Amino acid sequence: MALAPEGGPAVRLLVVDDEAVPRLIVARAAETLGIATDGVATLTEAVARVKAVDYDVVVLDLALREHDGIELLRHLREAGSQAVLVFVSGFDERVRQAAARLAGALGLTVAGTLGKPLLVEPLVALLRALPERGHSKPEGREADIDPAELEAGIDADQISCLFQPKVTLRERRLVGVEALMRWQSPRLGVVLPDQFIPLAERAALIDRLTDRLIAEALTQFRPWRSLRPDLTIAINLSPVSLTDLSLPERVSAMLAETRLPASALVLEVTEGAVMEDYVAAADILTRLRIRGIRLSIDDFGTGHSSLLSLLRLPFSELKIDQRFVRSCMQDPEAAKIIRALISLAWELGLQVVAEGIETEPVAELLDRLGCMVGQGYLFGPPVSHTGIAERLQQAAWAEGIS
Ligand code: G
Ligand code: G
Ligand code: MN
Repeated sequence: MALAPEGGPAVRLLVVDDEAVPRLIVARAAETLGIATDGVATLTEAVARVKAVDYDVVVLDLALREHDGIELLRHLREAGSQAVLVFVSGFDERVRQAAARLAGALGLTVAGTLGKPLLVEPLVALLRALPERGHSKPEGREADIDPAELEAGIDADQISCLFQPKVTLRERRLVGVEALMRWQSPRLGVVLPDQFIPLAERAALIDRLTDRLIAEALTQFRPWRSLRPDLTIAINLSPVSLTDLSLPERVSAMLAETRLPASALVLEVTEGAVMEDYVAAADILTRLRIRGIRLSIDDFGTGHSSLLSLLRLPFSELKIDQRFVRSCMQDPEAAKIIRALISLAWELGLQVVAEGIETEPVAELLDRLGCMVGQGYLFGPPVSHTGIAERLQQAAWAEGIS
């Protein structure tokens, strides 16, 4: 964030701390950066202030005298505040991290956390590097679409898929792709799955969509296998598909039609999908696995399933959810969860894939922790089939001359 840009509005900071000394330290640090500071000692005053002023930064002591600072988060959210938060607390790092995660879940942006006694230097460093003010990215909201429009779109062949690379973290070799559905609507432009899959599920259109996508994805994938015979293709299944007992036959038929071995296909399902109707899901997943199709638990760590019931199913792969991956450099707790998931996966003979890798340090950390395969913007965003074909040709050419 540009601090007090010339001619622009001044940056306003609120410090909430029941002790005077930390309030002074914050004001002093802020002053060196040209930030105007208000200080308050109680939750009541803080609530009144955030209702009256649209602060850019709130420095919050987590333990106020009669209240905990956490209560202020709710008020900030209710006030529609876009302030960036800095937490200060004498509690240990775990408590501060938990508070930061809670704020994130409320849609607030956290710049960092600081221990007590408060020191000027780390505080100035934090304030200098403040992220853009504003809410963290909102969850994709479902577009206002009529089921008939979606159905017409399916009939008119407006559903297509993009492919995102999966690579080995050590050698960065392309080992698979994940197919991601898109709807090219003449009225709405490109529509993302979050915006139309829930509708398709309610309107009983999901089977048609899934069949379309599998057929198209397998057809486009087929030629890549001659360049890279061990390449796999991953396809996401809706929870609704896991209650459809005809699914294994349909998938087998589509594999046969494209002359692909079952082992080339990975079907990704979320924990929640399995738990919705465990008996039906167990039936379908076991029959898919017996046919040689590989199964992956997607977004692992976000559901609240019974770990045991989940891990008793014949999965081949576990995908660590992006949330843990993206925060593992700042959040020691996330790194510990990742380490535990990797060792659990090793014990059970599951391949581990980390999703949402955006930076080199994260890729290196995951590699050190024993994760073999990764996916994320660092290795490539979802692209059309020509994007993958070109990449494979380049790799084949490079390998040919080496
Ligand atoms: O890039 P992205 O916006 O594609 O994907 C958003 C979400 O939509 C992901 O959680 C992904 O699992 C889901 N998704 C993408 N393609 C499909 C699909 O073909 N079928 C189902 N059921 N979900 C999909
Ligand atoms: O839930 P699932 O894993 O099926 O969905 C993958 C989703 O994550 C897609 O929406 C895809 O576009 C998105 N995605 C893939 N890689 C990254 C990444 O590195 N960062 C972020 N923020 N999103 C990613
Ligand atoms: Mn997925």
